Amino acid sequence: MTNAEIASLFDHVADLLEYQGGNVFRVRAYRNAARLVKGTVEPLAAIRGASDRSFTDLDGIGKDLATKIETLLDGGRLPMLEQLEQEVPQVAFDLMRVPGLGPKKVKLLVDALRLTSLDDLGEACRAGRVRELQGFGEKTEATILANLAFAQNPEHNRLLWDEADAIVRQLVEWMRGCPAALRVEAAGSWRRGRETVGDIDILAESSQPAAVMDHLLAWESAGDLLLRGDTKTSIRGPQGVQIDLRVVEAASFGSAWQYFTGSKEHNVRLRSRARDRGLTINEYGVTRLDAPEAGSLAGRTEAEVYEAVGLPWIPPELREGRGEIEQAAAGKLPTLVTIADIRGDLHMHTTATDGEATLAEMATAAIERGLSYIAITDHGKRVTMAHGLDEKRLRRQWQTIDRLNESLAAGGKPPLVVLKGIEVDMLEKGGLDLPDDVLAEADWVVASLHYGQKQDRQRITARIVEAIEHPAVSCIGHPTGRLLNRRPAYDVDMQQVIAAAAATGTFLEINANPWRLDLDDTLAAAAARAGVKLVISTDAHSTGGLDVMRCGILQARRAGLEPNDVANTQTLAGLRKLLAKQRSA
Ligand code: DGT
Ligand code: CA
Ligand code: CA
Ligand code: ZN
Repeated sequence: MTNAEIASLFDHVADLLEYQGGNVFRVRAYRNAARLVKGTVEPLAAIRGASDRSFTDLDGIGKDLATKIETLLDGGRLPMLEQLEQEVPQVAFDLMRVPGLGPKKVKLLVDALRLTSLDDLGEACRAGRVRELQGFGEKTEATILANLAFAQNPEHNRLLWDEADAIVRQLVEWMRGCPAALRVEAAGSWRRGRETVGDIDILAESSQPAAVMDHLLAWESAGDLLLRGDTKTSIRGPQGVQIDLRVVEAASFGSAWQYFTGSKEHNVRLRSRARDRGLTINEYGVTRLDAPEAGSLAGRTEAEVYEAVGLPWIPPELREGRGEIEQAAAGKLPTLVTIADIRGDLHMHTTATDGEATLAEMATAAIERGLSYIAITDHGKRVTMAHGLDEKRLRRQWQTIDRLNESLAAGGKPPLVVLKGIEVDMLEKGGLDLPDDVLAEADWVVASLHYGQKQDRQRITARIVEAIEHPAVSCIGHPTGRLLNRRPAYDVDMQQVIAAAAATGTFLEINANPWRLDLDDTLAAAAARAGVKLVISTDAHSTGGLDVMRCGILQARRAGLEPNDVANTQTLAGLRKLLAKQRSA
């Protein structure tokens, strides 16, 4: 179990205790523990492994919590959590998933309105019964109704790609341990790198399907059996996600992998192309329409299947039926950016604001990941919640960065250059939260919009365009503000934003955080078509946060981006040239 997982379990306990009206100090103890564990850079498992250390050395962790952490690290469950989960009604769990509804409000609503489902809450809102409750008003009622619609939309109840990926890795490793399986691969939306995943599809090559399917059922995380056929099985996996397993023979592996990777739209178009050529493609292979008895012409590999219809192999990230088959036919598939092309990371936080690692720790972690430059972009002063930097503290941080760069360069060519950056906030009334003379001294300025997200389209667009046109601003951070499954993008005219960025050479970010992925694939593609350069950034708040780069890369690949479309594939000298062009625009 990772620190983040343990932290989220403790938060969950706190929610349930709070819902029950439990002892305030007990609730607070779990919240504090969650925050502490989240903020601990070192894996708790490592602390446990050291004979001379103990969890109780950590501030705020007593004997009881220490034992619970040990149980969790051993893969055990917490009896008290299981009991809480039985005591709290299902409707409360559902309601707590609605944005803006915490345990206390949920308790009030459930008790006062005798709710048994999310639908009940919607009805109560529409009947005007929520506004009559103490502490709720007409406006709150309307907000709840809107957030409820968001939470109930099936599109917002899918796993994040990164969450699905964690399950896929464990599952594939387990299945590869099956002696009867000669090959195991994952397919579906996970393989296409979609930002969210509905269910997990995996494929095994074997001539003993029953043995392979039994192996799946023996997986420690296997839940209910949903379906079992001769060559396919579906089960529930971790977090309630459905897992579909297919077992095929070697001769069909490529065609099955192609079929189950999808997307449906891509497959439909590919098959229509096959039909035009007198062929038919299905999961078992490619056959001639006029001579099916002649058997399969192709199917061992995906490349064979595409070749049978006169196409080169198409990367899974592009298989969305958005014109990739025509591109492939014309020999114009893009050479997609890969993580190996990335030389720098230009958005990250440190302990100076809301990050968990120090400047030096972030630099070391960047070197370990093979980066040649990073920008430190802590929050500007508007973000009071994160203890945002004013001019004085920012300048002091920059002095520290100067010294760090000097010491990195002491042995000759430095392994890493640290850029003096800042994440400024676009203020509600327009303008930025730090003065121009300070920003002019920065190497790198990300401008983001964290406040006033409910403003109308015209005002939000104007704030962002103003930031784009500011001579010191290098890049717009998470340009639409959406959080997957949690909240929609703010109302912004992205066409105008893209046009302004194209005119000034200002970069737009693909924020790689799995909750954000902002810009998304289609907007990033539109930006690149307009000549805007994208920057793929992790927005890391810890050293481990640097590893989400791969999520941003997938999004960029889905957008069809090539290395040249992405500014942080440039050498530092190349990046500086682009920045100079921005300033003269
Ligand atoms: P998801 O699970 O909603 O995130 O998305 P996918 O793409 O993984 O969809 P899923 O799991 O329903 O099916 C996996 C693949 O199987 C899908 O991408 C393409 C193929 N497939 C499934 N149903 C159909 C269908 O009705 N027609 C065609 N042509 N292909 C299908
Ligand atoms: Ca799927
Ligand atoms: Ca499926
Ligand atoms: Zn940030």
